[in-house]
Amino acid sequence: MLRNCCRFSSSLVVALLVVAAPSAFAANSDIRLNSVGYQPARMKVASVLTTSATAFSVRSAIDDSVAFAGTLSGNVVDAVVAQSGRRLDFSTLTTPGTYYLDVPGVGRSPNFVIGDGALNEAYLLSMLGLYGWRAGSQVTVTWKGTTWHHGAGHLRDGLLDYLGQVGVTREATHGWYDAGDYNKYVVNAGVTLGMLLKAWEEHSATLSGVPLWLPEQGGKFPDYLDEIKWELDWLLPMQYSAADGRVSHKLSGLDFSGFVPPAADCPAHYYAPYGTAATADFVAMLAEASRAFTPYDAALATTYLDAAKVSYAWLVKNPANHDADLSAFKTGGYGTTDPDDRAWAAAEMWETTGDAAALKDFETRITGMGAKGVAATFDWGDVADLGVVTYLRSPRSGKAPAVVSALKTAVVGAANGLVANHDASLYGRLMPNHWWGSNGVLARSCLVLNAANEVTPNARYAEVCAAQVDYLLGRNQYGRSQVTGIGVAPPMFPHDRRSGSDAQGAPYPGYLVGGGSSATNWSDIQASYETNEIAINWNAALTYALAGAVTPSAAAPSFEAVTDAPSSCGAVTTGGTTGTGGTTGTGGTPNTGGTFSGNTDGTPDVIDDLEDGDLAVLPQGGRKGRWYVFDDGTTGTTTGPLSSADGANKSKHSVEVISRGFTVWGGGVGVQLNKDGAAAWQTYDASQYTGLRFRIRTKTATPSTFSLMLVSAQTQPESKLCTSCFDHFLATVQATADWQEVILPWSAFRQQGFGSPLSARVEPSALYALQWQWGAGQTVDFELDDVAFARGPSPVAQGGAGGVSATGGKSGHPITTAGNGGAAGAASGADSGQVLGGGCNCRTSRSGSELGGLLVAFALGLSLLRRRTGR
Ligand code: 9MR
Ligand code: 9MR
Repeated sequence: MLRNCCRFSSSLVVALLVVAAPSAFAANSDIRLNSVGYQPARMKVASVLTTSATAFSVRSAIDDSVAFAGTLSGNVVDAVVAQSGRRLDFSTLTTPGTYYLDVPGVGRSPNFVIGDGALNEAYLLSMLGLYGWRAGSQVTVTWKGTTWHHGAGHLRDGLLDYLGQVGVTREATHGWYDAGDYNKYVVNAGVTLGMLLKAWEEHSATLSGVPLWLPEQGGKFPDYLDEIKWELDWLLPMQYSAADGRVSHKLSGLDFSGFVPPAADCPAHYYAPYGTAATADFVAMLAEASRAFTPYDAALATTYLDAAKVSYAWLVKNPANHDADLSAFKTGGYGTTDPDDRAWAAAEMWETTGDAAALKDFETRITGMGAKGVAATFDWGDVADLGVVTYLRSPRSGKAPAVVSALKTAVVGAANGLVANHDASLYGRLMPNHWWGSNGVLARSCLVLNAANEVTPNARYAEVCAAQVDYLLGRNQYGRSQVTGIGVAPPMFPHDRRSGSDAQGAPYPGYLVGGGSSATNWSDIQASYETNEIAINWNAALTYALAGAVTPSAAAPSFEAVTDAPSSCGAVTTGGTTGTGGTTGTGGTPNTGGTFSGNTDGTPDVIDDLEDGDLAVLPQGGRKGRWYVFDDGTTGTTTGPLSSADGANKSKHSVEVISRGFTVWGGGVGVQLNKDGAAAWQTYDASQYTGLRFRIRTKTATPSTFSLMLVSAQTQPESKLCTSCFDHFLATVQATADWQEVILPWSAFRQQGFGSPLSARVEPSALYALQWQWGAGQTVDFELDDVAFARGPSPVAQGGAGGVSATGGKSGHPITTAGNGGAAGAASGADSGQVLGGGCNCRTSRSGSELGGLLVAFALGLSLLRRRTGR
């Protein structure tokens, strides 16, 4: 029985019972809590999916002794997430230690810490995330013994064509990549730096004493400001010029690039035309930053302020909203009108300079915005709150009392609404809505709560902010951390081009994913950019929410870079004057024709070509078996495996599977390699082959991503060889509307890193089956054909030819154009780093027998254990 992990055969169930019996390690995912830690004085509330348990205790993880005993709340019916449960409150337990919750009748929770520095690690990680996003620099991230590294990318930014200077470049390296993509957007930098600078203004006394993992560690600036400076260094050249205050809306490729490392992402980046929202955000960021940097470098602070002044003066002269013309670009829009951005800019200009005209500008604008002047929840499109908070906190004189009073009332009203939402939610979430990026919104509203607390001190405001941190670290409808690298079962497959193109199984750590865009649709698969991407504005909000919980730590992470990897984008010349005559090379051949040298004898060893119209494998090479489907046991549907009415290469049949609606980890289709009817599964020795090849296409409107997993004795529990099973070696496969042949050498398969990771190599001598899996929430209708073993020398991808260097550029930045010089071909040979799906966050619906429910609980515990020990 090899159906991944959730529909168990009886023999496997017995094995699980034996293995999982001691409750000591089987954390129950029905207990949802911040699984990282709590400061002693703060609120500590968890949620339990039970409508019957009444008592709980908090026990020492060292000796199981009871540190606190309490009673659960009555039932909380949370219509937003369609879950019912009870809350438990152990806020009065303040003794430092490592604990777990024990809820008789439910189980135990993961361990967590109570202590002053309990959230330091989460804070350090969210800052590490920013560092890891640095553009124009090699990046080395080391966290808990694992190192992620990429060479410097995007050193050739960027072309001024859309600013009317065709072929002219201007350096704009630095900055953080926006998100899972490699572009940089001024509007989103606004809310990002706005929140980071607010955290600095509130907590610089603490934050300046906390070393961060970055190359400038311990230098002239506090580490926190060094990280911020990386972004500011990019922003300055986004201004048209010192004489023209307009600010380019973004620096971006014309379209999103593929999942390649930064140094292999070569398409030209362009400065986009200006917009007034971006221009105003630029003013606000630089004026605010000028204050932060003044104590450390007055000249730099003046540079920032001078740039802000030029753009502010331009805005004053040009009061009409102007949307950036982004018609040439398919990348992120961040389109927004400017009233809120202009208000924020005016507030920061006033606070930095004391300019009475700026004060008047702010007050007029914020009053004109009416109820929109203060928002309970906000994001990049709605930054007035940043200005309001600066204004209310300002010690400067001259404020209009009526404006102050109206804003105070509005801030408190907004915060009270958040408290009410929090109280209605089983998980303490401060708003019922879910949309793209709403995880970030939750953390960001801590600004509103903190501001209300300053106006009308009330402990509940701090509690609601703390509850958002809890939500993001695991007290949520998924029972999973939303931050890579920390907490229980954190995201493993964020939509992140760096993580998706490197050789590490685990993603870069320290990233808050966007979260469900509906109450139930968060999906930990790379393809789900709407729910599982990462973004700087979300991390900045998380940093803000955590900053107040940080205690100075003595242990400094010591920065050590690994050797840089060379960029494959061609040489970069720096330091000269900008060439003017260069034109973009046009001769680059796209890398669509990757070819492989496998099967040199021309006869792929076919496992099944489906042409006989049945679902048994071809009886050759000693193979026996059939196609089968499997799923996570939730209430989705799968049709198939079907013998389709058409196949690849105009053949008669393929195998087709249609599926939708699985919510935990999805499902898959597999093919057995050595199973004779009802007899037990046997392994198949494929060591004479060098890999796999098959054809795939999707019939859905958009491309679909699958994980091809090798179910082998290394990772399959029934083999009794593995101790932490189901961490199958896998490779990611993209299916598009057209049939594509995919060829994968064994070296392309990797484990995703839970359980006890094996040696890096898959052992093809003992395969049970091949499984193509899809993820939770994924709707699939796809076909496979000509599934075969590859033979001959290990396949080698051949990229397209290089592009042609521009001629005519003088010194400075000759524009060397694309041509990925042998990077990934369309066949996925070189695209092996990404791993997808396959985790075993098993869950079966509770509708089965009581015994079934029990077994599920054990399975869950085991799966959590695997995930935890794999971190
Ligand atoms: O990868 C892109 C991600 O960063 C964006 O947030 C998202 C929405 O704009 O788009 C993603 O790119 C996808 C594109 O929109 C459509 N083709 C597939 C791309 C990669 O998944
Ligand atoms: O965070 C942005 C979200 O609010 C928008 O709804 C969404 C669609 O416009 O875009 C998100 O921003 C993406 C940006 O456009 C491109 N880089 C990735 C960002 C995060 O998904």
